[in-house]
Amino acid sequence: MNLHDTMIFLEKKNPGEKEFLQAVREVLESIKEVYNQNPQFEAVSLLDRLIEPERVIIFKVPWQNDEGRIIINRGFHVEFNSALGPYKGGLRFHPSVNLSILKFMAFEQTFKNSLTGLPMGGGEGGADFDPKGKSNNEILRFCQSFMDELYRHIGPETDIPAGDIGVGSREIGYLFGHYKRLVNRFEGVFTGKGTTWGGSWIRKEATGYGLAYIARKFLEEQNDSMKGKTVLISGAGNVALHAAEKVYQLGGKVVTFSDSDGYIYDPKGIDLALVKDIKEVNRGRIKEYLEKFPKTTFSEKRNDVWKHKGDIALPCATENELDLEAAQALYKNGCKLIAEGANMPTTSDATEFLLQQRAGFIPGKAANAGGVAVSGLEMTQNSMKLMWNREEVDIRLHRIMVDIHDTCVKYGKEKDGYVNYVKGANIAGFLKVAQAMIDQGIM
Ligand code: NDP
Ligand code: 2IT
Repeated sequence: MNLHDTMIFLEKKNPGEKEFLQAVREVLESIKEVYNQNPQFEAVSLLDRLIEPERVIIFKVPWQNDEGRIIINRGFHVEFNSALGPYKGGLRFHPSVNLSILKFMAFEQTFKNSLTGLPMGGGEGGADFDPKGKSNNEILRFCQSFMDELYRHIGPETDIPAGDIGVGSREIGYLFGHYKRLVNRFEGVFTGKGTTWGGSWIRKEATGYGLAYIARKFLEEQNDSMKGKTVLISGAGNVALHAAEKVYQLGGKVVTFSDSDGYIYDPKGIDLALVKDIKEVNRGRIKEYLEKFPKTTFSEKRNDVWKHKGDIALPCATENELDLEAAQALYKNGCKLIAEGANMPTTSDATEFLLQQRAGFIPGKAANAGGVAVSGLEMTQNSMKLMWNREEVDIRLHRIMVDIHDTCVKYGKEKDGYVNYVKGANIAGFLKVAQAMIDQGIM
């Protein structure tokens, strides 16, 4: 592999897709040694095959708002790689959604899903729709129109979406309900479903819990624990809130949360029940926390969240939210571990800096794999037409996160003993996908 030439080729073919190019470059950097040492990969043009999505669908989503005006959004669905199983990944509804973002997500998902050890390929979809400020009826009409096209492309053995930014249990319910009307079948086409209609226990909590489990395992390797640790968290959505819940259960303390308006900071620890009430129950803004605790610090500079002192940093909002300056501040303040709850929240130069400093850093495709892992368990339960209890799912989730940790160590441990989790996750994820692609002929 000639990384430079490959990236030039890729940029020409996918002009302006900066997030996609960023994600591909990071994976290729990690695997280039293994790739070049094994000529059987190049002999079958594996690299060219790996970086091209199997299918991309772009579609119009017309819907009517409460005033009766017709609004047009753009829907996307990226089916990246099906070597290990049916396409599996989230759906994102956010005004920033574009093809580059969904291709980066679907590409990453391919390796993440490989790491879980479950039979899932990589996919991702969504729309440039902004759920913020929309009424329930508007969300419903949008979801139904989105599904009017998407249902043709998905199915329990083909492509199984789940939630991501802007898509939670309400949206999954509306999407699933409309799918069922269109195809006249009650089947496991989504994960993250309600637990009374085919969903798995712990799916809602899984990404955040899994993140805390892998962080705890990292600490245990150093004869340390979560007890008494100060944790910086960004975001205040599904991943952030459940990561915080598990951090508190394990004896840590969360001192920050953020949303796109800014962040809150309280060195004594943030009242999680109140944040959940504001964000989960009332779909409000993080600064409303000050109405009850007026002495809490609020700042509109949401990326300054990383300038505070913390033992652990869990970026759980969105891509490229933790830049070089933030990474330098965390490192200077003695942060022991940065584990990515979001997908690609750390910029390339910040990642490079952290790896150079030999800092504790676990990339998203390992650290946030708990969500899709429990999605995989939901698919298993749907296939068997039975339901495991909470404890059973939690035990399996925990085991998967520990296995992912150990896999990263196996493939990422360097000569001086430093574990490069980025390299470990990328190599381990890649090897399985690559072998499956070779086994299946030309794909
Ligand atoms: P939610 O929609 O529940 O929460 C997202 C949070 O991040 C909100 O606080 C939101 O603030 C903030 N945020 C999102 N986008 C932006 C943006 N462009 N600029 C500023 N703030 C932003 O999403 P999730 O918690 O599900 O997802 C968070 C991250 O975790 C994403 O990167 C997602 O891909 C990743 N992830 C999610 C999984 C899951 O199971 N849900 C699994 C694995 C990874 P605001 O409300 O102001 O928009
Ligand atoms: O990024 C992710 O792993 C997700 N949004 C969850 C995907 C899933 O299928 O559960």
